[in-house]
Parts: sequence; structure tokens; C-alpha cells
Amino acid sequence: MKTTRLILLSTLLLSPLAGCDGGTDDNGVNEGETDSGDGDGDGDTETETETGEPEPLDDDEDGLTNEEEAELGTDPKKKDTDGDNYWDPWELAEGTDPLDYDSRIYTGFWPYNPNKDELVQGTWATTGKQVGKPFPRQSFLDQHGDYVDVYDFANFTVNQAMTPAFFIFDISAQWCGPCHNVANWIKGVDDANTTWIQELYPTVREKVHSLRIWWVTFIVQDQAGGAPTLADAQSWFTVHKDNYIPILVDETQQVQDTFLGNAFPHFFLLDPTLAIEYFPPPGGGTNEDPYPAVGLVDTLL
Ligand SMILES: [Ca+2]
Ligand SMILES: [Ca+2]
Ligand SMILES: [Ca+2]
Repeated sequence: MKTTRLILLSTLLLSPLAGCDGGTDDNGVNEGETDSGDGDGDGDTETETETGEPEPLDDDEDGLTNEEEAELGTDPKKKDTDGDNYWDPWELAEGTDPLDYDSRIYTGFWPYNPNKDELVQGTWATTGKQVGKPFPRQSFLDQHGDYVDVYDFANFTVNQAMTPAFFIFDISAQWCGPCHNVANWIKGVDDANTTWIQELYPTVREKVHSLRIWWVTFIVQDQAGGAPTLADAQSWFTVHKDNYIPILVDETQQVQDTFLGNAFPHFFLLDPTLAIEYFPPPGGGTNEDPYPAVGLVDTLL
């Protein structure tokens, strides 16, 4: 599974480190023209010319110059020196080691979006069950014990020809039998509790496992109906192991309080920027389409 993920995620098309191109000098001085100012106040204006110095080389176009990479010991010919999925400058930005595969931004190999701050940022105060509103920017504990910024998943695509991945956000509870059935179905189990789901939504499983959509499971209650902990995500992952699915712990239960419908499990659809695309009606679905957000993935995406 790791190998598959590596291949898929290494085709990430997100541009690295916005604002870090090191290319154009935007001080208004044209190439070859003497700057009449004396920026450093040393009385010497002659050395302060913009003579069109060549841009520092960045052979692998990862945002770090060859010179910087030489100092760091990273490979100037590889964006991702240690092969852990995360480009060298991303690891520097996040404080992980670009020379150590086991030191990585997310243990689960989730994507990383260096441009996430530029997205419209949702907040708990402004986002409700409203189409078009961005999901609140928040980091959640995952099944590996990492805090995951959900905006790192934004605008993810495995293939330039494809639309970036939409999201199903799955609100589940540890005590909820049907929630476990859905988790079994997604991971590939075919039994009396899951075959009916597969018949209703025949393309969804494959879309999750080809990263055409992200299925994100939020555990919002523990076995007793209280606030969940890391142990709930870990045990969910043990039972329903699927490396494509982040299992996030709703420790403060804000996801539940903001987005839960009338019953578990509850699903809604988000677009690639994490804006809500579809929210089911309060009464939920029908017998033919009990999980309408999942149904939209089946028919439209
Ligand atoms: Ca470089
Ligand atoms: Ca590099
Ligand atoms: Ca690393």
C-alpha cells in the first residue's frame, strides 16, 4: 500500500512554496540600470546596481536553490530527497527532516498543500450546514496520532487531466452499527451488511481507492456516546483498515454539533476547496438513496 500511495502522491500537482520563486526582483529597477538610491546608506551607489544577475539555480524546481540544498544536504536533483512524499522545502517549513523517510509531515502520507493559506478560510462561527461555505479550518487528530490540517487535502489531484478530488465527510460514532457497516463496505467487505450498499452505490468504493474522491471519517462519539479520543480512531483503523481514509477525532465535538443530521451515519459532500457542495435534507434520504451525498458521488463524480 505504501508503494501505491507513493506513486500516486508523488504526482501531486500543487506548486511548491507560493511566493518563494526567488525570480523577479520587484524593486522597480530595470536590468542593467543603475539604482540612483543608496539603500544601505554607505554612500556607495555604484555597487547597488541591478545588472541582471542570473537567477539562482533550482534544478529540481522544488523552491530551494541548489546552493541552499548543498548547505542542507538535500538532493538538488530531487524535490523529495528522502522519498517520503513531502518535498524538501515543505519538510523544512513544517519542521520535519527532509533527509529522513520516517520523519514526515503526516505518518499516513496524506497530501500537503503549501498554498492552503490562500484558500477561503472557514471558521466555526461562520460555517453551518450551508452550501458554498468552506469547512472550518481545523487540525484534527488522526489514527496515527498526527494532527491533520484538513486544508492540506484541498485541490488534490492525482492526474492533471482529472478534476481535483471532492470529499465525502462521514460523521460516524463508535457505538453505531450502521457506521461500522459503511466502513466495512468502503474497505471492500461484501457481506449481508454491506452488499446492499454496494448495489446502491456501485462506483464509490473504486473512486475512493483511486483518489478520485477523499472519504474522510470523523469519529464524533465514543462507545458510550461521549467525546472521542485517539483510542477510538486507532481501534476504528484496526477494525476497518483502509490506508486511503483519514480517521479524524472530533475531540471538541464541534463537527458533531455543527454538522450532524438526524441520525448516524451522516454524510455530506464538499468540493475540492472544502466548500460544502451538498448537504442532505433534515429527513435524510430515501430507501433507494439512504445516503444522498454518497449517491451524488456515484452518479456525478
Ligand atoms: Ca531545489
Ligand atoms: Ca531538492
Ligand atoms: Ca522526511
